[in-house]
Amino acid sequence: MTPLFPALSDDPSSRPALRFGERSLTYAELAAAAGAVAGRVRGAGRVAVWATPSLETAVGVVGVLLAGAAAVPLNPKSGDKELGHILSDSAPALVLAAPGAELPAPLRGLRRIDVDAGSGSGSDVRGGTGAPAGAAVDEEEPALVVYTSGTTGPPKGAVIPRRAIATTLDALADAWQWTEQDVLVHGLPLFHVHGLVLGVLGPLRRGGSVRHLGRFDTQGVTRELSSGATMLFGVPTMYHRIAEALPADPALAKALAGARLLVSGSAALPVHDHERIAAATGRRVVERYGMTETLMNTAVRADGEARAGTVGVPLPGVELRLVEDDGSVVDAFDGESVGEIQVRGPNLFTEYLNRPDATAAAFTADGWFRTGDVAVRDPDGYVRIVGRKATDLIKSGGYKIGAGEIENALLEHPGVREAAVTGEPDADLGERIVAWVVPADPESPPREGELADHVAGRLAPHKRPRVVRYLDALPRNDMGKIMKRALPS
Ligand code: MCA
Ligand code: AMP
Repeated sequence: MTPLFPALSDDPSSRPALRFGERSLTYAELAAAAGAVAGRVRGAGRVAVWATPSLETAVGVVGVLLAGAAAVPLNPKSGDKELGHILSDSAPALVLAAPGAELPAPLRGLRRIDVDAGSGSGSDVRGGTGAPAGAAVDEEEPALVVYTSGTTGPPKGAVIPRRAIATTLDALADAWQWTEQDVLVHGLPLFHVHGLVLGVLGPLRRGGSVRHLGRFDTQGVTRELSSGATMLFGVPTMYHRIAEALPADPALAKALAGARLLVSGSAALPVHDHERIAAATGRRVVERYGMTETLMNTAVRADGEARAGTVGVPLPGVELRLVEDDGSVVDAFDGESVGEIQVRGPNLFTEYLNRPDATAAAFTADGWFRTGDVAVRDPDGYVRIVGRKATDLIKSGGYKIGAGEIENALLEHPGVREAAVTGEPDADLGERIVAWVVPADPESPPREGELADHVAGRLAPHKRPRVVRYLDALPRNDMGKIMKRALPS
């Protein structure tokens, strides 16, 4: 098969590839650094990567892919419970980390390899042999195992084959006229598909470059888009913060106005934010729609009409249909007939690791993946997402979070007798996590901050409740099941 990163294996050049803050690597330097990682992990099977927003994470993942192994990116803010689950489920042979990075207890038993990202100063790194010999690997072999939350239970590891990465990135290149001339800027985390696959592997597959902000802020966006960056990727919360900042920040408006493409994804960008950005910059943000399990399904094309509130048309190679609850297929393109989005194509994952039951449940008998997202289609084929089948999935800051996982964590707190978790609309985060708690001792309920820390420490900070509401009892039906719809709003 063809290599995932032709620009690395042909004749790596002195063109810029990666930049994180002050540190950068050319293609030749990346080829040497990632080639060295590949040499050390070849044959390792699954390799955990301590996915800080750093050059080392990018080099580590590329090295694992060159070696034909599969990378398991870890959120460096994962709490012990979440990390313990991911490690026992994915059983990595070793962990890659930046030199000096302190790893938490669950990782200390694993063999560790420090990633040498070269000088990272942009100077020439010798010592490598130029083009790394990427292993000849079947394209159905796993490239990544990315953990994603479901409604209940711990996160599941979506096994993403090399074929899915190659096809989704090439389909996006077609939709967005994305070339080696593009310089992408973003501040997304590197342990999810958006930041890692689209945001790092995307530019590298094209032979272009990425500048990572380390941490998202509007000043970084202004700086990079004013100095050569051409594209911006972000979640709606980031665009909301841009929209908020624009009235007082003409430099930001000018920088955005000069960009070739502004792309939002991972959750719906509210029309109000679309409109505010368009009014201040004259530029329209385009949306694309994807999932960890499917990579990208649809996009507003660079040569199409950028219309607020839609996620565009199916990408090349992606089959998309809408299906009603009774299984009948919705044929209408009328902007109002609603159905669940089901997709099929080479962009799909292969399975949930160690979960044949969940894998089987995710597909129809004829091989369509059930996304759980509910949509309509306009007469010109544009898809508009109007909801989600599962109420127990919350999208907050672009992160998918299962209510059940947080409820289980809350119930492990000695001060909590009963718990229910819901999502509430939030202008900044899209949805905020609300915990409804019946305290074990009504006289001294656990404090809100204590419960937030408890969840952040066990699972991850983005899964912490932003609001805690105390009740004497949770509303339950005759069967004893919690009726979330009956919770006071
Ligand atoms: C706060 N912090 C805490 C606590 N409270 N840490 C420990 N314990 C606590 N109790 C820390 C947080 O970790 C964070 O640190 C900082 O304080 C601020 O927290 P928070 O307010 O939660 O963060 P934020 O500034 O509101 O974050 C907004 C954000 C973030 C930057 C937009 O939500 C984000 O990066 N979202 C991206 C999600 C994403 O990439 N999703 C893609 C998956 P620090 O700031 O240092 O972390 S979806 C996907 O991949 C599919 C395929 C798709 O379609 O894209
Ligand atoms: P995740 O499981 O974190 O990969 O998130 C996938 C989910 O994010 C999808 O099932 C959608 O619900 C949501 N999503 C991604 N992109 C968009 C978008 N542009 N508009 C609305 N929802 C989106």
